[in-house]
Formats: sequence, C-alpha cells, structure tokens
Amino acid sequence: MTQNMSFPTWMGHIQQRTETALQSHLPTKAVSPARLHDAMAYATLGGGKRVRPLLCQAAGLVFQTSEEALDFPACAVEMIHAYSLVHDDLPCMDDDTLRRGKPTCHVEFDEATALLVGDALQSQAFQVLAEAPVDAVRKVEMIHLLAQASGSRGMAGGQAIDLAATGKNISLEELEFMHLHKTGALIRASVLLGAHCGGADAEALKNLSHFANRIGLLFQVVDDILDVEASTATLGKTAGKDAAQNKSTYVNLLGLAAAKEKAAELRSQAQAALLPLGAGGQRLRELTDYIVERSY
Ligand code: GRG
Repeated sequence: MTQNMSFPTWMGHIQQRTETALQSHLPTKAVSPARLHDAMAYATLGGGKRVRPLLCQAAGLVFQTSEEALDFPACAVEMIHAYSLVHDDLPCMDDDTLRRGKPTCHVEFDEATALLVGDALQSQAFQVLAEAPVDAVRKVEMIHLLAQASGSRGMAGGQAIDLAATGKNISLEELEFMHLHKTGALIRASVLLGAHCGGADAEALKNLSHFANRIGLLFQVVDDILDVEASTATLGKTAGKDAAQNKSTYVNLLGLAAAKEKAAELRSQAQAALLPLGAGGQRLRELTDYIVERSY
C-alpha cells in the first residue's frame, strides 16, 4: 500500500508511473508525422519534477481514488505544462536554450516544430481527459476546469500579462494577479482535477480550492527565490533570468528575506486549509513542504 511509503518513495513511485502513463498517451515516432511525435516525446518525457501530477494524485488520494484513474488528469495537466514550457522558451517569448537540463525544444528541433509540439500537446491533453475512466459528469467537469485554467483567463492570460509587464514597474498586487494566472492556475487545476476525479463534495472542494490557491502562489514565490539563489546547473534552466530580463518578481519587489517570509506565510496558510481533511491530506501536506524546500 502506498500510504505506508515514505514521502520520497511515494514521490518516486508517482513520478515513475506518470512517466509510463505519459509514454502510453503519446504517439511514438513510428507513427507519422515522426518528427513531430519525436519532438512531443522529447518535450514531455524524461525530465521535470512532475509537481502537477503529484498534486493531482495526492488530491485524488483524499477520496481514495485509484492511481490508474488519476493517471488521466495527471497526464493531461503535465501535457499542458510541457506545452507551456516549450512555448515559453521560444524566441518570441523568453528565448531560452536550456530546459530540464537539455536544449530547449526549438533548439533541438526547430521553431516551427516547437510551435506545433505545444499545439499538439494541448489537444492531446484534452483527448486524454476525454478518455478518463470516470463518469460523464466528472469528465466534463475536468475538461471544463483544465480549459479554463490553461486559457486566456488562466495560464495563457497570465503569460500575456507577464509579457506586457516586462521592463515596467508593477505593484505587488499586480504581480500576485499575474502569478495567480500564469503559474497558479495550472497548479490549482492539478489539485482540483484530482479532487473532481475522486468525486469530491462541495465542502471538500471549497477547502481544496483554498489550499490550491495558496500553493499556486507559493510555488511561484519559491521559483522567484530559486532564480536568484540556485545555479543554472542545479535548476536545469538558465538562472538569474528574471533580473536579466528586468522582470518583476517577489524578490525584487520585497527583497530576498521578505520573499522568504512570504513563502513561509503561504506555506502555513496552505497547510491550515488542509486541516479539515485530516489524515487524508497527508501527501498534500508533504508536497507543500517539498515545494518550499526543493532545490530546483
Ligand atoms: C503561446 C498561447 C500561448 C500560450 C503560452 C507560455 C505560456 C502560455 C505560459 C507560460 C507559463 C509558464 C511557463 C509559467 C512558468 C511556470 C513555471 C514556474 C515553470 C517551471 O515549472 P516546474 O518547476 O518545471 O514545475 P519542471 O521542469 O520541474 O516541470
């Protein structure tokens, strides 16, 4: 039983099963068009912390949902995440050459292929959700949730706000609004997809929604801190990018010490929201600690 596993063992177990499930949901390069399918696998497999699938599995665990059923929303949200990274790295956006410790998709393949990889991964994510082994009502709720979280009122909207704000002075409220959309929306969706897959009731959804909001912001505050404190080798992506691009972050708006205090405050708010879930929220509690204490 996975509940007896230590947190690191459980995390490794979910990361491994996510890798296998992602592989099974991606066309191989034996299927035409080979180059596009090769690039989709390159962008999705063999890297990343899999924080979103972990959150999805941990939220589903609150309702004793099977890992097999949760693989579907976990893979769908990771595909959206992988697509966002490929597009974010493009020359017209962040223009980066290193991701997950290897050349970015457009460097390894080419720009047009990378654009198509993002488009195709996004479609594939919704195909996977449509194939989830849950009843039609839950399925539609999950599809609706992921569409809203990744679209213009979620992640893509947050990216648009980020691009418009680059090089400008913005307030802390504006920064929070941007991060709640750009990064927070998909993190929040990861938790709620797991909960919907498990048939959570309205009360549980309310508590998890509050938790998910806090953890979405927490993830980005820690990301801002790591961009300053960690090396490129540890991060597997270019460190110091925010300052180089003159981007507003929690660190440059608040200072490093206050950004760390903000992270500590968000961690306790997130964990307080889990209290009503009792022992069922254990993995979510552990993941909250992991998000704060991670080194990349
Ligand atoms: C082009 C229509 C269109 C949309 C693009 C690019 C984009 C939408 C959104 C960008 C979202 C983005 C890249 C947010 C950054 C989030 C973030 C902190 C990513 C790093 O996540 P980790 O640390 O990465 O979970 P790993 O590699 O571990 O999965």
